[in-house]
Amino acid sequence: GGVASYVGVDLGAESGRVLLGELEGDRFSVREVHRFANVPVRLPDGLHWDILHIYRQVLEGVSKALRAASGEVRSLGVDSWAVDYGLLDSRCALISNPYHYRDARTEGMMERAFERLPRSEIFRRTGIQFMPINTLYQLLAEASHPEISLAQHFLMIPDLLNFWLTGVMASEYTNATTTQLFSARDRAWDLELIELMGIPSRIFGEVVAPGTRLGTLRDEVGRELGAHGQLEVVAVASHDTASAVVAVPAESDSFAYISSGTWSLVGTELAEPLLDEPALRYNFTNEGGYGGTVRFLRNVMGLWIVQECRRAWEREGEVLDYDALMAEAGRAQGMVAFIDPDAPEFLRPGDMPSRVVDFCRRTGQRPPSTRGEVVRCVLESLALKYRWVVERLVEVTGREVSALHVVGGGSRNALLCQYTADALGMEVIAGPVEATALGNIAVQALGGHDLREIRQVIRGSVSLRSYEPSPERGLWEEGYQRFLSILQHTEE
Ligand code: LRH
Repeated sequence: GGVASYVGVDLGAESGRVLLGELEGDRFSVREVHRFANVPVRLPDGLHWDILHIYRQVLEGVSKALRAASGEVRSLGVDSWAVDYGLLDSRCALISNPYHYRDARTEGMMERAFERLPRSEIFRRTGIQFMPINTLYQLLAEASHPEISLAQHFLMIPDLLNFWLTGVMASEYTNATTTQLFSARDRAWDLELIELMGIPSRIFGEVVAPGTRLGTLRDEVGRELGAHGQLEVVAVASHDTASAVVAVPAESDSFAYISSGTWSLVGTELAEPLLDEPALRYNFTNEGGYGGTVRFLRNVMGLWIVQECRRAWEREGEVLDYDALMAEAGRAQGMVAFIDPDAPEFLRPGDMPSRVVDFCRRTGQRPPSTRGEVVRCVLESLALKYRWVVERLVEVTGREVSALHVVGGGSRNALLCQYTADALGMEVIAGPVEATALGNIAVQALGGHDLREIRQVIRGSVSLRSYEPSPERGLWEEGYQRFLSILQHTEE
């Protein structure tokens, strides 16, 4: 009939999902057909992704999607979290297991990079915010490892999976920009910067725009999946956040978004990068977006802190239901203490509840004492940090924010959405939860259309929820003033 089906593979740092997307007329529907936990593995040499497990789960999910589709499946696209990669040798074999971006080998690497090229110059060239997780600092740490001399090809996670699926190697643009090795002006690898860092430039290959058709499945993959006919693989906006931003159901141009999941990506869309001092000062990033747009945003640590708290409590033997934990937070006393979620101690895995308590002590606050209070403190602090970022966003771009959209898994968190509306004193438009998968599938189905048209189709396909700020402005205003004084310990 009139149904066109597409498969979206969406890999997050906590879980991977395979979704079946169907476009009927101008309405999208997506449903999850497969989900698996993405659990990193700690080896003597560091924290790694279990990439073969991920690949096998992708195959299983795609095979399920092919069986679940009501029409012929037109194509398949893969997106994932940014900055991580695999290195291939001259036989195109993966040299070692990809590292997790939270691995500690990047410690001290930003400082080492700045000795080779000043911080301001790195920003002027790449437009990318400074985070130790960036590919630049990962590769700098590995520049002395033996495997780098064997490396012939650098592929980011979705590019690597696309290669295994199709046999075609390409670097998709949106994800390539997140490496901090990519020129914001030339829209190409910054080979000069790469060489200056002692990273071999030979490993960086062809860059393709999101929407590029890469090729069909390798024969043996097609047979294994029971794919009838030739299934095409499309390089979608393969950075998950880029796909999520495609699916922001915005009507105007002057919107801000929070792509909310493990990270909270708080930003807006621009036509050109902002590479000047103010953007550098507040550590904003100019990541490449679909259709030549710029994702001007800042990473906020996000629900990672809560996820990691939950894991710590579970190690103590508790079995915790996420919703029940949120309910405890909702009942706990509010506005007791705040953290800066972006303080460096919250980046790496570990005993997060103790780190929250230590941060509060160190900054002269009464620390939270129950689980509910800890989660409450983290959620309120996230909401206040969003306000801080949005205020700086307005200052740096010189544009007012007319609508605030929260998309992604975190848009399901009613408490966080309400605190966000309260902290900013603005309506929050929440949804879609599956923004990343929708953006992935939309680029496959509607590639060639401009973003405004794509967003119109998305808007017509999803239902959204609105959160209005509570009338108690004074409480949140006073909280924000206290939060700002806490930030003095961390942000400038
Ligand atoms: C979100 C995300 C984010 C990156 C981080 C590594 O999943 O892709 O945009 O900064 O993971």
